[in-house]
Amino acid sequence: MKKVFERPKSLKPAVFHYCPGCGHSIIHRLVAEVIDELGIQERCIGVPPAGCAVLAYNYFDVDMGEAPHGRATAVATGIKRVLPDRVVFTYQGDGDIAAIGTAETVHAANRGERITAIFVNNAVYGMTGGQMAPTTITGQATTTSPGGRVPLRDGYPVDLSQMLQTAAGAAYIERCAVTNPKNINHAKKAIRKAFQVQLDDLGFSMVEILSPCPTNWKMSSVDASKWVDEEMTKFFPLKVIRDVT
Ligand SMILES: Cc1ncc(C[n+]2csc(CCOP(=O)(O)OP(=O)(O)O)c2C)c(N)n1
Ligand code: SF4
Repeated sequence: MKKVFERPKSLKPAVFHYCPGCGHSIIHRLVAEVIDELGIQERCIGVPPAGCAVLAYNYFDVDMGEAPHGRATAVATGIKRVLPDRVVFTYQGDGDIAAIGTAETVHAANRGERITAIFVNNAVYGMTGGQMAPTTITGQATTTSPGGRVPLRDGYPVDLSQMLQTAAGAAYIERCAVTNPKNINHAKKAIRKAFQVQLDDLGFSMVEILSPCPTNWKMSSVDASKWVDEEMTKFFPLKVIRDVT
């Protein structure tokens, strides 16, 4: 019988600890498939975040570092500069990359570091119990904004990818989602391109991926994906944000 699917080589045979319906599991698989397809498993180094993906080294079968919360692009910068022949990626949640790590991210992009950031936007701080994140959308209820995000009190949702649109060193930034097979296939293409940009030495690359967090949103998996498509994309439209390749 023809094999139509198999576990990527770059994923260890471990069972994900992520909640059912969480986007992290899908995104891990996509990143691993891209690493396999580009044939870079032996020279790939990943930098996981603080957040639900903190244990990503239990899953990716590539060399992995670890970074304090928010510092992944800074750690990745150091690794890439010391080992320029490696393919270095960060894997970060929105709290990690767009709150605690804002400065690191902005400057890594601006410097044009030859690294790839995978930015998982689930609009909350997932691991610590669903607090408001910079990406929490207007009106969204979280554990620290039970009445919904109010911009005059809480500030507006931060669109990090759009902010980085002007970063001279950024070669490629795209926002995708993992809510249905079409979007998932597209997200994989974007991840592949982001890695290719690094292989071609063109500059900083980042893929933002809108990702359901059914647990903290207190929704079923199906409703969580629907909420991404219907509500989150109003604030974070799916599109190529910068491409100077
Ligand atoms: C400097 C610092 N502050 C706070 C924390 C606690 N902390 C760990 S994970 C986390 C939230 C992570 O949320 P996010 O980056 O959005 O990732 P997710 O869990 O949603 O994937 C926080 C606040 C920490 N580890 N380090
Ligand atoms: S809390 Fe949210 S982000 Fe974390 S594993 Fe569960 S669904 Fe995923």
